[in-house]
Amino acid sequence: MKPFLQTLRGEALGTPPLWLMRQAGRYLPEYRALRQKAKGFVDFCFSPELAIEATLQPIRRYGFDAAILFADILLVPHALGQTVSFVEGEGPRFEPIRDAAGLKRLSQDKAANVLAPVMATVAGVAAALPPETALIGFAGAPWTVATYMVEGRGGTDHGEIRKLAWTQPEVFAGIVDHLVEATSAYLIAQVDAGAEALQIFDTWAGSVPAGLFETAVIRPTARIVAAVRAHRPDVPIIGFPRGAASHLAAYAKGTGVNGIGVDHMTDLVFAAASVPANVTLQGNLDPLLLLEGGAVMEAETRKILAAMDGRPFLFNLGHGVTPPTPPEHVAKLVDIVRGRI
Ligand code: 1CP
Repeated sequence: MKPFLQTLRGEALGTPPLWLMRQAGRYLPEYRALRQKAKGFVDFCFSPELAIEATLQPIRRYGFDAAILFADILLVPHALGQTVSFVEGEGPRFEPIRDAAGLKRLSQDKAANVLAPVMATVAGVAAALPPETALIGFAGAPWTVATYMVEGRGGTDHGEIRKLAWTQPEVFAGIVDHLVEATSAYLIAQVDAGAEALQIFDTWAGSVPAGLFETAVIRPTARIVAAVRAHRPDVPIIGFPRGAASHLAAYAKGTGVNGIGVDHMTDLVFAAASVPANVTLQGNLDPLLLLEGGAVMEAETRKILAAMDGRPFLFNLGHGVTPPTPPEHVAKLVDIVRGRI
């Protein structure tokens, strides 16, 4: 079995498998060249030939244990009828949903059709990967995707969505229901096309008020996990509830995920003590250390490896690779984790 999948089954390997969140993307010169070939970012994601190439670029360069499908978490609201645009240098923009009338604009009708090109990407990558490399499919968790749908953009304090979730719970629940339905179908389709594991990104789980964590994070994620398992019981699922360390135990228990991505703000030993022993942990080098490189990166990487020795563990960052990261720092990190230096 592929080492990445063995680890997600709960086996502790001597050398932990390795992949990096945002391992494809702007820090790679070959990605920046490829990106020129499509006008908009959404077009890029929906062009299987380009997205297959973007997925494979970091595998060729570094030989990671897993490839992650090249797509974006914001394709799901786009497929529900809330058109996303990516403004150059500024990030994603939506016409925000703030009330019942806004909710009515969402529809499942075209979702599967709009997302169909992603399945062609998955199938193309699956056919091209080296035999030892696993393929991860992904989607955003409802809370994180909803932050963009309600705020209309990134970079806010999530005040609008917190207000909506507290004061118009039925509108919030309506958005979540749409996301649970579309995301479950989307992930099942990715598995059918060749994805061997799934990651659910909850990048903004840390902004959920404690009193809403169960309704906004745990239950919607659990519904997606259950829907995927009902159709494809064997596919391992990793959750990444970033910034939500105080809820890790409840998250692991309540969602039933096989693996948990740990952010760099959270101590891995604390995380290990918070979740059942058969839950695989993944993480958690600070992406800033990958940017900086040098002795601190090396020392922190070795600390993580030592702390997780003997436990089912996937080496990763605590969040994504940042665009200014020098590619040679990534090569060095791979050598350290592989035990070559
Ligand atoms: O022109 C470009 O190249 C746009 C930059 C870019 C890229 C490379 C965006 C826009 N998305 C992506 C790819 C992407 N996004 C991948 C596949 C690449 C890989 O991982 O190797 C994945 C898994 C994502 C997931 C994603 N998109 C997340 C969750 C993970 C995380 O980093 O927290 C989030 C929050 C997004 C939203 C998004 N998409 C793009 C941007 C710039 C953002 C962040 C917006 C913001 O909050 O400011």
